[in-house]
Amino acid sequence: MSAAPTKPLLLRTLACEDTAGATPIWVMRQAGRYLPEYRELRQKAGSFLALCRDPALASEVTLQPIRRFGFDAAIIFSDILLVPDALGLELGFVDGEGPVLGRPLRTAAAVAALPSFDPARLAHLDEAIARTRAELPAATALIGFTGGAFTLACYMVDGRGGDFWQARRMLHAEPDLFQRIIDANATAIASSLAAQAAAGCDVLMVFDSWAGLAPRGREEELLLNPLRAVMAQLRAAGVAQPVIAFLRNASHLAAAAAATGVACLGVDWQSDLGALSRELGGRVALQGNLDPAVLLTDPATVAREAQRVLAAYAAPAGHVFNLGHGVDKETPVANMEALVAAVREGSGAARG
Ligand code: 1CP
Repeated sequence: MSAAPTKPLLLRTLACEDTAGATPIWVMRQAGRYLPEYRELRQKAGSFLALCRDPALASEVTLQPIRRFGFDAAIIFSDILLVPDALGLELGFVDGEGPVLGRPLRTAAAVAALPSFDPARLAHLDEAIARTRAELPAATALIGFTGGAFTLACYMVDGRGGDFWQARRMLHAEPDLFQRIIDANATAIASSLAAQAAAGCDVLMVFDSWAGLAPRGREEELLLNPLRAVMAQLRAAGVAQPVIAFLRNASHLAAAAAATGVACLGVDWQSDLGALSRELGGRVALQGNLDPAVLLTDPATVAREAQRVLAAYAAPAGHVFNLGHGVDKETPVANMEALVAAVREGSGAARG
């Protein structure tokens, strides 16, 4: 009798299965500017957006950190702002500043004119996913992603990152208008995630990175209902992949978010992983939460702090090691190597 094919460690962990102490590791923004091979390819491509839109290059950039560090998951190289771009908001990238939407949503007329999301506009992403899945080892999971409805709305109204004053003004002054954007986003998110699943992603992640900016008392309408809507639309469409939700700086919502049907919650580095794992462990997996600044120190400090995170997690299963936010571009490669080694040693020999 042949052995059953081994389910990737990340998938077993997301299902809160017993992994005999083995903890999977991947890192948010693991493909990016701290890697010399990324900088080289980005220069060749000419721009960040050219990299995203070329399936062969996007796939290559996705695979770079897997070859170098052997992470348990790859995350497809793309950006949360490609969905607003596909909705006609005209994404550009200003060197030294970052992504900018050329046609931000400021008026009722602009919101009314928003088209429905057509996943065919991101066909290059599907192709990058298919190519990447074909290249990846079977044990390495592939993650597809979008932004969360609120985070996307923040960028769509302001047009760029920062304090999102225009979006925050609109949600108080014109709550119905802001809500229309949120609702449209939830549908677009579900549609994009379903397309990414169909193209070959094993896991789906929603980055609601600016969840912490939602005013207290408005979390249901701005954060939780849209997440529930995304989950309902995915499941209605027959998409069975586990979903990781990252509501950054909103750990007061963790119990409610855990009840939406997601498999896992991302935990930012300001939150208490130990307390959350005692409260929610077994019900959902938790992903996190090393402070990315630790990766700017030295290998010994990295190893010590990685152990601290591993030790903080208090449930018997369901810990996905990650940072509490994305890796910084000044991170030395040697520190990332030290992190992976520390997590592999610290989480026991029993892997695979
Ligand atoms: O080369 C460069 O200068 C581009 C930098 C860069 C990269 C590497 C951007 C611009 N996006 C990305 C890729 C990216 N973005 C990934 C790839 C996969 C991986 O993790 O390796 C992912 C998952 C994202 C997601 C993303 N984009 C988020 C959510 C996660 C987070 O960090 O909070 C957000 C908020 C964005 C918007 C965005 N895209 C890029 C930048 C610099 C920003 C932030 C803009 C701002 O707020 O000012």
